[in-house]
Amino acid sequence: MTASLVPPPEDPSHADPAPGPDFITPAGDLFVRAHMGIPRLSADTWTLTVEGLVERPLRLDLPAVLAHPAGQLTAVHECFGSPLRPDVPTRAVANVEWTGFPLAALLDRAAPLPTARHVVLEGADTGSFADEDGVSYVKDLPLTVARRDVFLAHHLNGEPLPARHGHPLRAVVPRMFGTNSVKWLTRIVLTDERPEHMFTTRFYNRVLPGHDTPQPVREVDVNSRLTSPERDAELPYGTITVRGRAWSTTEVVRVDLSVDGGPWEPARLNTLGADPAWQGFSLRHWFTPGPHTVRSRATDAAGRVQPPPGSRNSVHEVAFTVT
Ligand SMILES: Nc1nc2c(c(=O)[nH]1)N[C@H]1C(S)=C(S)[C@@H](COP(=O)(O)O)O[C@H]1N2
Ligand SMILES: [Mo]
Repeated sequence: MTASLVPPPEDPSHADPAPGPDFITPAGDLFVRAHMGIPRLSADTWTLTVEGLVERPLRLDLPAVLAHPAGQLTAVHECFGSPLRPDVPTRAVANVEWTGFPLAALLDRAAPLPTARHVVLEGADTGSFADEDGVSYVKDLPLTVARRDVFLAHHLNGEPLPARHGHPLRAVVPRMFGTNSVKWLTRIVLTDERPEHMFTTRFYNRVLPGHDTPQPVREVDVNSRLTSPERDAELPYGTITVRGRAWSTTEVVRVDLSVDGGPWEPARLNTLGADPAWQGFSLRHWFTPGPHTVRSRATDAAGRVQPPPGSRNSVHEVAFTVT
């Protein structure tokens, strides 16, 4: 198989192509993860409490929550995958515009006591998971991290949160895996120790490079996904623009593509804006008739590089045919 490279029209290191129409994922295309099913909460009776190690416990109804000055946050939203199979790549990823306000606003009102070290977020969904009944959805973060990062969202892409995405209020933790973004949020508890729970200390833990013991699944990995051509597509012979998205906890500074196992070639890459969104990349390439594969490999500003096949964030590969 021979394929020759057509040089991109601009120097890839300076390219900043427009985000494009699919920069924001439409709500209808968004993945849905609900470990115990989707609860239907009534906006009239729903309340959120902030309790535990605080000076002033709070109970807010929906009008009180919506009265908080709201802002927008566009963020990558990535599912870690099954907590029972932590090494399998899923690349279930989206880019969503959330509307809401920082959790810090509520923490300031509740005034955590000096002994408070952790913030526990609890959803209203309960049911069976992994052969246990009466399970609820609970996640925790260090207080300093929660105060800095957690966003409370009541709108998704400008519309009130649909039931399946956490109506009426959910947490969003940018730069962390979706598992931390607790939906159907009803209880926020400040504690001095991490909570022992199915979804905190049992599942969603993994051994990271540089650690001997499992760590909670929090920060996303450097990753990329090819979006075009699609897998198994049949395309007419000629120059094809290969496109995709890359993301990490920090800016992705390069994406390299390899065609048919050939040398890595730098793609044009969008710079990261103010929001923790994904970044688009593209490369125009001349393809001869026949079967082809393209691989993408992202590198971030911290020097992390997508590993070879075998890890959950390994280089992404798409196979397609040119006719
Ligand atoms: N209450 C609750 N929150 C939850 C979950 C859940 O099962 N229950 N699933 C988590 C997981 S694993 C992910 S990936 C995201 C998915 O959010 P989405 O369904 O809105 O895309 O929600 C997280 N928040
Ligand atoms: Mo997930």
